[in-house]
Amino acid sequence: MPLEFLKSTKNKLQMENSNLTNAEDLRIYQIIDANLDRAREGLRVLEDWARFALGENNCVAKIKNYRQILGKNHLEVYKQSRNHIEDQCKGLTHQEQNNRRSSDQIISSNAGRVQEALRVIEEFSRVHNHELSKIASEIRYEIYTLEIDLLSSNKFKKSEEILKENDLYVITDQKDNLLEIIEEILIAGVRIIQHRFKTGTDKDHLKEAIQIKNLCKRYNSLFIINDRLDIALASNADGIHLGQDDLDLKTARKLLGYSKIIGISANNEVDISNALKDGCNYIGIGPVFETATKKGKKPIGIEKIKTLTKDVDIPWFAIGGINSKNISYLKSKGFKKVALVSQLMNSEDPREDAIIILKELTHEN
Ligand code: TZP
Ligand code: MG
Repeated sequence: MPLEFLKSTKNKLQMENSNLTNAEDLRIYQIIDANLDRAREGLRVLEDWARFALGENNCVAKIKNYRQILGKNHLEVYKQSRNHIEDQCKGLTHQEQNNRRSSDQIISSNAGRVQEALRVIEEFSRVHNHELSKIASEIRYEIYTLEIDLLSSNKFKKSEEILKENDLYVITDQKDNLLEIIEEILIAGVRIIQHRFKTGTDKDHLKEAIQIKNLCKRYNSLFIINDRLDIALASNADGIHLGQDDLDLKTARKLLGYSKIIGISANNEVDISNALKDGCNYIGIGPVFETATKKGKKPIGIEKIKTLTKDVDIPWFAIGGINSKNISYLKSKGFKKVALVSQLMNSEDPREDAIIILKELTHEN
């Protein structure tokens, strides 16, 4: 490292008053150099995930901007200090690095890496480069929010994928052995469960919701709460299902945020078009047939549902009176996804019945 260069940079950075020795300067510059690289590398990992996996353009723009700011502040004097003092710890890895499997873990560990690197820069540049120290501190705070945003977006993407890839949506009824039934259904391969709890105290409602949520989590399944936004929030459900008389979609979105799924029951042109316009994530439509679960509700019928859903480009589930016997008929009419209550809730063998229904649904017509 040419000492002349170091001196001129010290002047540039207004370090005349610094009482660091040159050797100390070098060590500090080396630390800043390493941590600027570290921060920028971590940011690049986050940026690529936001760009290619999530399509989160706002996050991409933010991260790119942080990388560029740090790049501009990666002064020659820091780069020149590289390798001047040998790094004895080069190449050391930690077992934890090999354990990172999920995208969530990759996001969190890289956000952590950026936060740590920025903290180091902030501390070591405070005396000789106050501007960089301030920048590092500001970006570090932004990364805390960005990490949450990326994890939320990741979660939402996963929920959307489950909705897209799974054709059977099971809604619960009030049963003494409900948890056992649900576990059987999950073992069979059902990946979407809605908790429908119409009578009982809020305390019992929430208690049961949390129990089912935990089960669903174990089986990587989507957990949706019917009607009640407060219970959805308190049980940390993956989403909510709202009817036309429930809380409106815009309010629910405001309260739940964009990481949660919102499904809407919509049975006519206007309700469907409003639900789509307001950004719902799936639609439930029915009853297709008469059903004891919603007595007195007039069936819409297959042809009408076909017309109503012809331009619906988000997942939609037909509901009402659907069972293992009429699924193949519905499939032959172009219905791909179904939701059901009594067929599995009243089954003698919910696991076996769920397997049969799943098979029917995957069968090519
Ligand atoms: N919404 C329209 S029909 C229905 C709901 C919740 C009930 C469906 O129940 P089942 O037992 O599957 O016919
Ligand atoms: Mg409702």
